[in-house]
Amino acid sequence: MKEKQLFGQTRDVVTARYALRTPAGFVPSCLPGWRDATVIVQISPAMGARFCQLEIILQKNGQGRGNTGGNEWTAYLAEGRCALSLAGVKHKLSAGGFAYIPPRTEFHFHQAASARWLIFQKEFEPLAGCESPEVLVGNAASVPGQPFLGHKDARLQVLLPDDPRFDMAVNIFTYQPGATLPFVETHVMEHGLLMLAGQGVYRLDADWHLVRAGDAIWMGPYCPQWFVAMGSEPARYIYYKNVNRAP
Ligand code: UGY
Ligand code: MN
Repeated sequence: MKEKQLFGQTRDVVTARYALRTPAGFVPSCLPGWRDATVIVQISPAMGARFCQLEIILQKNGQGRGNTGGNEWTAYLAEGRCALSLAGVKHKLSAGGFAYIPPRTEFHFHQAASARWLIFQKEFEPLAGCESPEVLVGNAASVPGQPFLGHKDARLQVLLPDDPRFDMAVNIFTYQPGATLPFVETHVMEHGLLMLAGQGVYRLDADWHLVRAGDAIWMGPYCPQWFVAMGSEPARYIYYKNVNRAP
């Protein structure tokens, strides 16, 4: 999705504390294990983040194969259909489908039909006395949205179990036009975010940015953040957060 703009202009901003990346500025990478795939490394440690956020568009017959090693992944299928074999067990996913893939798991993304994946990857931090999480597959359509801090126009879907085994959270936020994050948040946790629908204004640190579907945002620790949805349709984003571990 290329947006029309004047030569030499961009909405992209990369600072030491946050980044806004727009589709107009995306440049594909070649990743080992993936073929017939367009891979955009939207967020990575090269930027200062402690996780990666990848957007991967698999063409027909495109595939990705490997082992997660010391990392855990959450993969969300934003569009299309795709098969995902995890530790030899095949799952068929449609849009809204997601999978938590633990460390040291063999994965194979295959049989894609216009599959647009968003993948969050993080080094798993085990917790003494706690078992490691197992593979989990679901669809956002069957995860109920709850009013966020009592605000019915800002609803949150929590995709992964909220328990101490998990050190990664992945949530979907849906805002009616005019709805906002209730206050300017400042917290130790990081975020990686992809705008899935609609548009609005994101406050990042002391700056204000117009954002819309397709944009990716990194918020580093303690980056003040706030959002207001604008326009005639709801705005929706999916985001990553590190959780449940000592700082
Ligand atoms: O979970 C969160 O910290 C969330 N409320 N932050 C955000 O949407 N920027
Ligand atoms: Mn937050």
